[in-house]
Amino acid sequence: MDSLVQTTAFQQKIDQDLNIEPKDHMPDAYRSHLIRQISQHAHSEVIGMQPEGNWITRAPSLRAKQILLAKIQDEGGHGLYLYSAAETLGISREEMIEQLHSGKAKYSNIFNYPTLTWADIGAIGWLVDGAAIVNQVSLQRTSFGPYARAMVRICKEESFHQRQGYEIMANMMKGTAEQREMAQDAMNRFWWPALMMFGPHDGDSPHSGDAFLWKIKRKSNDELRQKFIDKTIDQATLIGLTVPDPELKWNAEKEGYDHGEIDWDEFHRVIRGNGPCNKQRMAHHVKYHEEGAWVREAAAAYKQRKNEF
Ligand code: BYC
Repeated sequence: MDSLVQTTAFQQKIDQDLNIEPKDHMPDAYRSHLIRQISQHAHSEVIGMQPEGNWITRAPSLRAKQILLAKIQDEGGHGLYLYSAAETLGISREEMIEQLHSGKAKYSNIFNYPTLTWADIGAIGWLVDGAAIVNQVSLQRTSFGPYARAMVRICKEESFHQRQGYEIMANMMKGTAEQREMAQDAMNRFWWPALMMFGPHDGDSPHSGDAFLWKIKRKSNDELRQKFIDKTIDQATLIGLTVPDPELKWNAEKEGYDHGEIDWDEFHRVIRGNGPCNKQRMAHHVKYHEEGAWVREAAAAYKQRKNEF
């Protein structure tokens, strides 16, 4: 139970923009809010390796294959930093994986869509990593020290990822009519799910109140989404892609684009487990987690043996 004095001291630290570190006092609700968010962020990074992994064997050149392999490895690394950051809050890796497999913990909606063509790899790098960066740049100033520090490194790597995706799209747009069509089709399928990555509108976001009070969030879901839309439209126009939203219109007063409404039924369907690839993603994770049991057992036995000497 938190005493009033402890809670006041905690909030004062937050209000002074000081980081909270793992051994500092923190209210239980702050701890569980962060475990939820950081573990879901870690799961997203790891599950996000699957749609891209689908194209490693079919990358169109050795250069493209090397870049894709390195990018996917980076995502695995991001998952590991984030699981470690969550572990400092007192939850074990096993428990987090258990929560993922049981459906208690979510992961980003975006990874429940299939990657049908090579252009989808471009769209993921450009749009998905692009959306992730906008969110994660803001999270570099989140109040929990280990999470904020993980974000600094992750953002550096994501900005390479975003550029490699944009390069794929730009090259395809300079190619044949078929390649341009493929790039536009990828844009059409990934645009709306990418906007959903920022979460529900501010008024419909149950966790935002606490997240702002505790400076876990510095910018709202809608503010970040708007930022992503404004910067991405110019990039799309530059290479000749059309953003699949007929309601898109420059609003001089707000100095940003007005846009059409997101299909929130689709968003809720996907995050509740009924998107096009949810079952496939989870079955794949469970299968390889089970097959890797011997590695975990060997590592644990080695650690125990080392401690005995
Ligand atoms: N997908 O109150 P709200 C990457 C859930 S991976 C699924 O606004 P919050 C990459 C939300 O969890 C980068 N669920 O929540 C990897 C909550 O449900 P629960 C991933 C979503 O936490 C490989 C409920 O809706 N980035 O870059 O205040 C290859 C209500 O929402 C989503 C992160 O994870 C969603 N999109 O705000 C390529 C960023 N949105 O938990 C690239 C870290 C909402 O009560 N996370 N929900 O069951 C965050 O910044 C925040 O958690 C969110 C949501 C902005 C996503």
